[in-house]
Amino acid sequence: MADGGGTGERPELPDRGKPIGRRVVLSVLALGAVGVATGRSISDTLAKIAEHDPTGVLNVLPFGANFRYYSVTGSVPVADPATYRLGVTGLVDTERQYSLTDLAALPQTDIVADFQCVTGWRVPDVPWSGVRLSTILAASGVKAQAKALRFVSFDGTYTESLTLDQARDPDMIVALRMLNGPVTHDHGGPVRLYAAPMYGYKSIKWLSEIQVVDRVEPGYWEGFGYAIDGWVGASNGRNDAPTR
Ligand SMILES: Nc1nc2c(c(=O)[nH]1)N[C@H]1C(S)=C(S)[C@@H](COP(=O)(O)O)O[C@H]1N2
Ligand SMILES: [Mo]
Repeated sequence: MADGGGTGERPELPDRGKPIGRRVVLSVLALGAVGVATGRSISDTLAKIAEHDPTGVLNVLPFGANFRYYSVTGSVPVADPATYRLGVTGLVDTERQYSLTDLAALPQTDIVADFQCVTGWRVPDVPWSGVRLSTILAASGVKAQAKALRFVSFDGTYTESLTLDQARDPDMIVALRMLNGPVTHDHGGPVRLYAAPMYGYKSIKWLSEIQVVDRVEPGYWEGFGYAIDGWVGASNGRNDAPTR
């Protein structure tokens, strides 16, 4: 199958990533010098260069362990926290529309874990908090023929998927908070998914609907060849990419 033959089951914990080679460190020092020379901060300069980094080599750098802003669409509407709703629809006994207040009233789970983009950058020990997918599924009642979840973003383009088994992993949460505050707009607020054991592309931002469906429908990046089962460490995330 398209995910490179994975079973869909959560693998053993992987190692914490690969070391950064001397060559990379040296080229970063050189880039830093450029930043000093032009009067810009080093990290600004690095960020600018990384946007146009054809080799991808800068992707292994932590950037002072910061997130990078990702969106496959040009602009995303800002949701009003007062009118925001998260829909739970499809193969359930009771469809629901959750307000932020509703979600905040459900049991909250805290997770501190690395956030790992498949392109190589990683932010260590990020604090997250939100509602387990398992809690949300139990609240609606999942019908017998249901097999998977399809996640929809109000950016109008991005989608993601999880099997029902994956979704019931206790480390899969609908995140209301990250980095000790509400999820900001740039990070996908007011509500995003945090699929802790998986690569960042599984953690869909600007979450608006969870559809309970009878088969896995591959998400946005999976349409470009990334693994459907995006377990960190179980693969390099791409079916067709060489090992590096
Ligand atoms: N709606 C939406 N969700 C998304 C993405 C996106 O482009 N659009 N990018 C994904 C990828 S590849 C990563 S690594 C993370 C990045 O999260 P951040 O923008 O908070 O750093 O969001 C994921 N969720
Ligand atoms: Mo990513």
